[in-house]
Amino acid sequence: MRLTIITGFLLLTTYVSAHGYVQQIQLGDSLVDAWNPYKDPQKDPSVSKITRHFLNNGPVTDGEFTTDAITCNYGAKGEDNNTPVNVTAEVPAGSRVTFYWTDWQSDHPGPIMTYLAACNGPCADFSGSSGNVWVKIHQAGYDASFGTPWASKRLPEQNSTWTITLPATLAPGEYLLRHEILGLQRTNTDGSLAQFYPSCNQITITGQGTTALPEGIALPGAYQPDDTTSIFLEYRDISTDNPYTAPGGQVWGDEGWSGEQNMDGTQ
Ligand SMILES: [Cu+2]
Repeated sequence: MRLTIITGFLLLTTYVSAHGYVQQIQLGDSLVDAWNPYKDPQKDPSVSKITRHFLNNGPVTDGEFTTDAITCNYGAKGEDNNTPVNVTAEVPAGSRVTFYWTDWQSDHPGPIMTYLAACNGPCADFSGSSGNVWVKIHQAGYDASFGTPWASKRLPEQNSTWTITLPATLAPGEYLLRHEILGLQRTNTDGSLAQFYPSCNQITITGQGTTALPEGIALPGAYQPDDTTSIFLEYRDISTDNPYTAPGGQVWGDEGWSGEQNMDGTQ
């Protein structure tokens, strides 16, 4: 009897704190450990990972997504937001990339988006928090052709993994790869309560490509709490007849700009 009660309490606790972050990334043939905000800050010597350090598994919310916290999440304790790391991981253009989230619970209806920014040199010297540098290369929002229409709600059904493909024609160089979930569960009365879960990884794209990223959007800048198309809305009103448009503009890829691409994110 007592065991049953304890189990129930633990389950409830898990549910309430059900946020998450990307803990590993498959970059082509390489499986890379991402930043662990609970273990890595204590490590001595300090870890050297491709992820810009972030504080915890919680969202950028309460309107703070108009600040530079939205670029790559809140910095680790004692660090500024978007502090570059000193390493990148190589990945050929056109590779499949899989993001392994921590166990993602299904109470965050919303889109999943992935962006690239060209560092124009070493990412160690690039912030990403100013200018129209972010180009969306993948998104999935609400698609009723899936039994579970919201992209973020499909994560638990696919072991909390999400797969995208890097543009094959992209010129080699260092890039920031920014992957993000947006939870819309609290935005029906106040758009500032949107919950963004971004993180940034520094990658070196290799290959013979010659295409440069086009001009994209600014983060901070492109996400605003009064955006009634993408953020300040009742997610339950979204349907096939009332489709959802994710924030951050169109998707760009090898075929140029398009509204939707690589919609499912499955493997
Ligand atoms: Cu959460």
